[in-house]
Amino acid sequence: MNIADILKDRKSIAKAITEIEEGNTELATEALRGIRGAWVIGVTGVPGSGKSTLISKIALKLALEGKKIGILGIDPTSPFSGGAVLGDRIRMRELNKFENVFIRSISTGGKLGGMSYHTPDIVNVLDAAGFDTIFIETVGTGQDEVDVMNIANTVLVVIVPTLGDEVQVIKAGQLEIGDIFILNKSDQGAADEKIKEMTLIMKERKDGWIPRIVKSVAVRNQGIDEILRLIVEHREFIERNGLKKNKLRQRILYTIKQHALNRMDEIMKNEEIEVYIEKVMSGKDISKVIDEIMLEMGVGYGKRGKD
Ligand SMILES: Nc1nc2c(ncn2[C@@H]2O[C@H](COP(=O)(O)OP(=O)(O)OP(=O)(O)O)[C@@H](O)[C@H]2O)c(=O)[nH]1
Ligand SMILES: [Mg+2]
Repeated sequence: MNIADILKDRKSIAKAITEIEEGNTELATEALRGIRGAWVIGVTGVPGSGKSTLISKIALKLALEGKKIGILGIDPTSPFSGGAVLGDRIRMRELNKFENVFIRSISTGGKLGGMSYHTPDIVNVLDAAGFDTIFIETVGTGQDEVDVMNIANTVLVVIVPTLGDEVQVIKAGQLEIGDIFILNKSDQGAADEKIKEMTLIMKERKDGWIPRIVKSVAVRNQGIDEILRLIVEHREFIERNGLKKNKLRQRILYTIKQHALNRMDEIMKNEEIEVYIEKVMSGKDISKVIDEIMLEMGVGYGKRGKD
């Protein structure tokens, strides 16, 4: 299978993704080389805040305009997601009838610290296949919501008015990563008060963007146009300031980094790893031992290549 084949239809895209998940690095590399610069939107927020509902409403509008839309759900295989993922599928079903929408949930396989190693590869496949906008939904717990920043051009943080004060509503980490804060379920609780509180704690992003706050009632389709408008505004800000290239480079670097981590993980599963444990325990610096592992990794490849 080559990159031209994966561009054809949803079925071959799905097949390509499965191949990549099974370790086809050649295809992952081709996808990386083929990226065109799709707009990637990371969506994070506490479980049940309405991320999937919001994405499906936004995506529906874009799909009706004829845009090619990818939706990736990171499934942490956590106790939260058992029923929720099924719920997502039902809600997303109406989107599935559009040939220009591709939906996939990515299992992290319970990997500690968030998203699958292959998440950036999968984004790259969709990008290479000419998708305009790609949504990545991550549950706002732990590392994956921070990691999503490395792939996304725009980060949406979904919050709800029913959770405690603003300190609990927006976690410190989210304040750093959010470009647009969406107060969803504003039909429940004192939404306007929450917006005021939140406005006070907004901090300018490092790139000069001032995060926006918007309220929505996703189930009633309220606030969706405003969210879309803000996404466009953020996109224009990024493009106007020449920051899009940086974002793309960041995604490329993150893709490569995930491959390196994946290789490391495979090596650390090796039984011979006992040798390295002994080395560290008997006084060798961890960093030196890692250098040795890397070196042997290279030698190992060489040997395999000659076989
Ligand atoms: N009242 C109200 N309910 C909403 C709103 N948006 C979503 N919901 C409901 O909240 C529940 C959770 O919505 P989801 O879209 O699955 O939330 P999520 O953030 O994707 O959930 P996880 O993927 O489990 O983290 C569903 O029953 C939705 O119908 C809203 O604006 N108001
Ligand atoms: Mg969801």
